[in-house]
Amino acid sequence: MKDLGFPFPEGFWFGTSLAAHQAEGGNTNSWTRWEDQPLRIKNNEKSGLACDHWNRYHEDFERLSWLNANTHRFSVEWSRLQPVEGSWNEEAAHHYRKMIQDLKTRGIRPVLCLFHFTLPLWIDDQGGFENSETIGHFVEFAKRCQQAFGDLVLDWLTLNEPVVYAVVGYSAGMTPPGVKDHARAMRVSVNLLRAHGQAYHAIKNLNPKSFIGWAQHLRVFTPKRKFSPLDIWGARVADEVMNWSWYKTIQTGKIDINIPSVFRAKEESPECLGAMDFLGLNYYTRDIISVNLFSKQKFFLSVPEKSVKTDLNWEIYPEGLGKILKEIKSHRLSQYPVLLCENGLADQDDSKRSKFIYDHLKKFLEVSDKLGLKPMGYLHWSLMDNFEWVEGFDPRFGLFEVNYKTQERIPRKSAHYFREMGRLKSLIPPPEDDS
Ligand code: IFM
Repeated sequence: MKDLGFPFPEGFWFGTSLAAHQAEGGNTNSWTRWEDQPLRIKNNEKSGLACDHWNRYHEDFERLSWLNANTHRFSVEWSRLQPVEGSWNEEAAHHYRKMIQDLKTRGIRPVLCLFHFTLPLWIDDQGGFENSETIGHFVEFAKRCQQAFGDLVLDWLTLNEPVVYAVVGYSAGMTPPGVKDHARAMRVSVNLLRAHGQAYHAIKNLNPKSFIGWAQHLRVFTPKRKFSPLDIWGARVADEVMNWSWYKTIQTGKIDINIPSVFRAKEESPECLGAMDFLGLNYYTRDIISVNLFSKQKFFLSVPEKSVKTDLNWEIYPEGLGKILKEIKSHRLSQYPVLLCENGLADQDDSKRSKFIYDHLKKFLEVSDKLGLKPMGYLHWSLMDNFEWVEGFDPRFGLFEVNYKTQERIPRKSAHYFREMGRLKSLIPPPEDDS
């Protein structure tokens, strides 16, 4: 690789992302409860031992060093730390401390996420985030985590993809708790926003130097029929509800999430005003949207036939990232540094991953530069293959392939490419024979 490309901005965070339940193995939580029910997960798989990352973190972090990563985002599993109400598992906390220390010894910055889709069973039994009392429990958990790890961790994500959690679990009913009710999805969204706001202040009060955001799954919505007022309207509503209304809460201290003629959540939320230090962005793909007001479902999503797609049939659309960055600017959010804290694809034969990384990272750096945004870092999803929720173990998102029978990890070609960029601290095109 001779091309030295263009250098990452000074202090750029370059690394990977992972989540507790998808990698650790051996968890008992709201998701394992779901996995125990028939037909919930593809091939009836269970997360089970997953990547056994709980026991193998040291060798996995060795891989991060090999990749020349300087940052790693991961989540702590609430159900391990607080398996029953009012408890705190010192042993699990000690284990997470060892994990964080391992990263720090390597000069790798830990970014800690507090909620990545899984709940302890006692919280699940009380109604999860549908119950407003869960906000208090979450804030207490955030405080305990700050007290336990805050001397080692400065950078926090309170929540991962709260919109996805609310919509897929409570509107579409595809993930736990399997509810199909827009009003309940709205209630969960409101409670998640308030939980974020209150946890933000709780962590900040304990250490004002903490740097706190959440990971928002930002998607692009394109009207299916270019000139159809209905589809254009549908794309706008989806964009507002799924993406920007959440940031407006931070800007105004008021929650207003509105799906016209379906449901509107509107209430004061002073705890959210200004409760964000950086913009955590997960970007994967876009949706083509069409609307039929006479059907019960109303909004229909599809994928353009001719596009290049991942193994999960998601369109590969780096242009969408550029559009989102422009929207960040037009929504007056450009004062916040942007951390691209998830970006990746299911690509078992690794034929598309290197180009995917290059195209997205290039778009991120170029458009940010043009618009005067502050690109803070790029964290690839994911370090290694892991448990992809309802899709089970089939989708392969890793820079490292995992053999789930032997727990062997094998670097893919794209891992070598990623490593070279980490070494050079520059964006470089992938080698030509890399597909
Ligand atoms: O695996 C997930 C992750 O848990 C949340 N963001 C999207 C990833 C890929 O689907």
